[in-house]
Amino acid sequence: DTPVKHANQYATTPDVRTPFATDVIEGLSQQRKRLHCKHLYDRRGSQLFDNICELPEYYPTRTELAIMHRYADAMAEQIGPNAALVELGSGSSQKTRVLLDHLREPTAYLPVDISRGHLLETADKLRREHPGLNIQPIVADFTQPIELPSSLATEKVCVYFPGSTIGNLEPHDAVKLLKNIAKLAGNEAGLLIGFDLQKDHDVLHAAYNDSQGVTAAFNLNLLHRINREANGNLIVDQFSHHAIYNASKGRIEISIESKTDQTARIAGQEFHFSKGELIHTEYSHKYTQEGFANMAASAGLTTKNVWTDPRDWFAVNYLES
Ligand code: AVI
Repeated sequence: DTPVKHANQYATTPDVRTPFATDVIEGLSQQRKRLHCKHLYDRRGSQLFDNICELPEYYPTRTELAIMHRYADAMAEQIGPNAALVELGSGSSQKTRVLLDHLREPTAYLPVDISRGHLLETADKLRREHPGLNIQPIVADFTQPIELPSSLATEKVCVYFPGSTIGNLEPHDAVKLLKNIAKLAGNEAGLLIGFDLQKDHDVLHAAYNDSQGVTAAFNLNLLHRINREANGNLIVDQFSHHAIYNASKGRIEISIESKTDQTARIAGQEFHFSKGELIHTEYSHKYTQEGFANMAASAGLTTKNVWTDPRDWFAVNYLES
């Protein structure tokens, strides 16, 4: 057995940096400081994200779930029988349950997620719920090219990418990922993807500035993670959550704002934060159906079917290469 390395193992040795610490240092050394949104999902971050999904203001999860409940049969019909389902960024796989309940004789379910503990827990839960299904969790960063087990070489593959996770990527990375998916899925395969649609600013603003402060806790958790895993001494209370809708770019822009002029040490290096300075942590793109179809087309994917909710707040599309 290969021993699992814990990130903290490296943290006290200044010259051996974890990939996480290296990435943090790199991001905070930019003129416009940034931290990659994938780092938001440590164990605590994944739990907080699950809590976000339950918030009254956060409409995407329940809207997409309603679309799944209503159209899962049509989606299963479109996907066809005997497909292996590969889910990217599976989290707690809530919507997948609906899809799996409708799929015709799926051959395997392969959830891919960066958050190991969360992924394995969810896989165990699903194994109990679907005892006959072959479930193979893959701990991986889906923004990097993904290798599927060779046993899938001859299988029909359907990639499932729900939750508008694609919206967290910048457009060129989204296209790159769609191209990877098109390649991963091979010839006889498809992509079922959920993405958030453009809508009223107030609705969007409230979804990322909830009254209970859960989104703020999710965002600021990244600072706690830096303290823990990258030997940081950030005073988290001296930072605040910042999220605005940029209508011209069709995206929510999420940052951490420094409340004061302050200095902190991270992995042996000193960083200065000015009062009001923003550390960018996440974009959440909101698309039009047409804009999304165009982006997918530029990655070689054709839109075959579109499902949405009565308010047109969220869309699930089926695409093929
Ligand atoms: C995971 N992703 C689709 C969420 C979103 O809505 O962009 C992440 C999130 N960030 C703050 N709230 C939710």
